[in-house]
Amino acid sequence: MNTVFESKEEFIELYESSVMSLSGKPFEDTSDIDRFNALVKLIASKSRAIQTETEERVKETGQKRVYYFSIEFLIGRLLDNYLLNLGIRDLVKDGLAELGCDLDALEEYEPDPALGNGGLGRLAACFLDSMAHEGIAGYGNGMRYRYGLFKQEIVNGAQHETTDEWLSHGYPWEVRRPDKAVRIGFGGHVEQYERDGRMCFRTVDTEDVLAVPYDIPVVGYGAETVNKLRVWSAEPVEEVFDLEAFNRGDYAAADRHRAEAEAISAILYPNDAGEHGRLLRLKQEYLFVSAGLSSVLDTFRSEHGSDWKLLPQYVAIHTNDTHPAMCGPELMRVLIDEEGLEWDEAWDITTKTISYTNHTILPEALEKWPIDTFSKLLPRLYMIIEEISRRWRDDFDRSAPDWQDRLRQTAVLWDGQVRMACLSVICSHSVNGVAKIHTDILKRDTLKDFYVLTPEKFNNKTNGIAHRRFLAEANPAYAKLITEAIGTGWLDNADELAKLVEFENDPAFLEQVGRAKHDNKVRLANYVKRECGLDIDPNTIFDVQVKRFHAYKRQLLNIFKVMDIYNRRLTDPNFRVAPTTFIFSGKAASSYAFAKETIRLINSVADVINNDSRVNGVMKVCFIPNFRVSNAQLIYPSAEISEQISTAGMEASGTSNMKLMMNGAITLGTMDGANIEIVNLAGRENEKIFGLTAPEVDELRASGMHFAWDMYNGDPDRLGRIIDELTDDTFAGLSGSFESIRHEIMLNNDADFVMKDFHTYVEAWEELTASYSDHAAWNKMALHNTASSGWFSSDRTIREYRDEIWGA
Ligand code: F55
Repeated sequence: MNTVFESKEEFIELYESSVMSLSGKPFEDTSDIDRFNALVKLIASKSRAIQTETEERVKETGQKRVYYFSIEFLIGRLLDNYLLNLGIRDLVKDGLAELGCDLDALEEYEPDPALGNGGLGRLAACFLDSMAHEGIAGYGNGMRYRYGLFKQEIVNGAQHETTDEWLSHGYPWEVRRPDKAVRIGFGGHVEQYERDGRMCFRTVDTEDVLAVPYDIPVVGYGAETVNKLRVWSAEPVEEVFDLEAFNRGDYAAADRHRAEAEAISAILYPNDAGEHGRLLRLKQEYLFVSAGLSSVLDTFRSEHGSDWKLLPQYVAIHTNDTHPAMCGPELMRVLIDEEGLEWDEAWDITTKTISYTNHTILPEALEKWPIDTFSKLLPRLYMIIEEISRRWRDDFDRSAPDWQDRLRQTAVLWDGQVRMACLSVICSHSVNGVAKIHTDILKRDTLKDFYVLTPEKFNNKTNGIAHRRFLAEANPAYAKLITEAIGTGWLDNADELAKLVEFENDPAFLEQVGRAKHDNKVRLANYVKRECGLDIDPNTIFDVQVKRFHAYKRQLLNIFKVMDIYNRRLTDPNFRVAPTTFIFSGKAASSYAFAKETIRLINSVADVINNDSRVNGVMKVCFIPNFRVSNAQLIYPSAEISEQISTAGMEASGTSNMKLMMNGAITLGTMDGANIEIVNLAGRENEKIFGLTAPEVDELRASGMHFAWDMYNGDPDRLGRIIDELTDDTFAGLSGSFESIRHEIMLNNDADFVMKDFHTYVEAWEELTASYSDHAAWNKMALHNTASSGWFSSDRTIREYRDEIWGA
């Protein structure tokens, strides 16, 4: 462990001078925000000192560098995490206290950068943490959006989106590196020219923008390794301010050039299921790929010269989903056009360097770009893609009887479109899914033709989570208890959580587990009161579903359950219900009407139930607005039931399932995504599994024997009643009824099997909550879940990537 400060006194001295030099004021006159900024600046500069050491070590030892290309990094707040990782949290807290500052209060000033939509972006951030902990020279390469994912406000039950101005007070962790800026060319046309007696291609008449990097330190636990995340911002190449327009009073025209360039990095696209056909999105993808690669190759060149065949030995480039799929053709372009390599040699280097993770099987989420758009924006890259495609076709094995079908399924160019998933697979030496069932589905279904051709490329890497952030930092009450029981080793090695098994029959310990959970519920209840004005009772069960809103994630099934319990309780006051608070949180893509209506339904049901004194002793519904990393860290620790209820076969992995399990929640879920690994690790008796399995879903779909109207007619008292309540007055008081949801489910014949799984789901919930009254047994299950969750640390996931994909 590196020593960051010799003593508390040294910290105080350095900190005071940091505050004063940054603010230009005497310490007593500074505001909390001055104090926060100065604290971050101090920690960042200490981190950079370790970063320099890391960098020297990597150079000296010739360690392989891993570049994780992702268009999203949902990093969350960093200060608390870095204090923990540097081993100075207590020292800093005490030092600040001596100066009359409260660390927890200062931490509230940190922006929570929303540079991602959900699981995919958060996974990238967890991987940065784990790479640094594992001593991997691992670097993030992404986008610095001026506005992150929209802020969600709830107005009359409905989601409203406002801009996330996370940079308005500055971001003290980042360092702008104009010296490392890269010029990126769009449009233009390709011409041939002769260089050293060889015909080459170059693109002329391009419209250029400048990609300017900002570096954010990534501090690994143990303080031995500090890596960096580099995010790119788009700017005009030169200041072209139209003074004439300005003098005319046309200020917009005067600055148009700047605005056009900056638009590229202005927003994060808020759609987590594909963003098709938008030119600006394509520009984003090329910008961070091209600029990132340029910086990767600069580093390589400075260390190893231009011996490009050594590239795969010293560099791994990982592409997080298809958004960085242009890495393949762009690397080819640089190697051929700029470095003068022949195609075959460049191709060998490219495919040995690049690897790809798939995160979804949803067909609408597989990226495709119209050839027309693509070739106009990136003419040379498109030529290279055509050549990749031509060679793929020419080399295709035509001996199998179904080769034509196979070629059609694997073609990069098809139907006037560039298929990015095919491009990603073809340019990579490794293709992985994110949970066992997901990889199996990729092999059997989504990418089956590639699997038949190159089975050796395919492998599984079940996702993981940053356990230090989501357990140690988010849940200090529980973490303290765990450390008292098994020591601090689990922070370094999450497998040590298994030692908690020894305490599963210790009544006093189990009671403390329950008490920590209760404290966390009180903490969340206070947050809910502050944010929504709603009283929720920490003595009720906290049943939690937090994730992006999607039909397949079936928040609708959950709220149907709530409606059903409410209805039955009203019909029969003797119907026993374990007192429960149903907690939801998450955003819907702004253009996804069904998901937004589901949010409005939840809030409308909440409005009725929470104001009905007949049921308030036993149920409340709570929608927590604006789900993000910072409030997620309050929610996971308080959860007792983890709702993981996607239609089987649809959720690639899920990661909230792991975060909730680790914090001692019991999974109420389908056999989908990483729920399957959860069950395998903790035992089926410690979770509650219900519903159709993936093969059953397939079978039912294929049979055509699934009829929404039969289910509606067959159960008028419960399911039928719920469907009717979507369109009658029952829940319409807040902002109207829910015709479109009824329409979607009945006319689309229950496409996500919400009605089909309804009864087994409610039954499973009733059984699970009935067992809550035996607190000791419940706490034992909770502890067992935590004890079984160590495998889900992203440290483990990253070691698998390192050993089996990157060879780093
Ligand atoms: C974002 C942008 C686009 Cl264009 C497409 C997808 C996304 C996105 O956010 N996807 C996403 O989060 N996928 C999720 O990835 C997680 C990490 O692997 C999985 O756990 C989860 O199952 C999957 O849905």
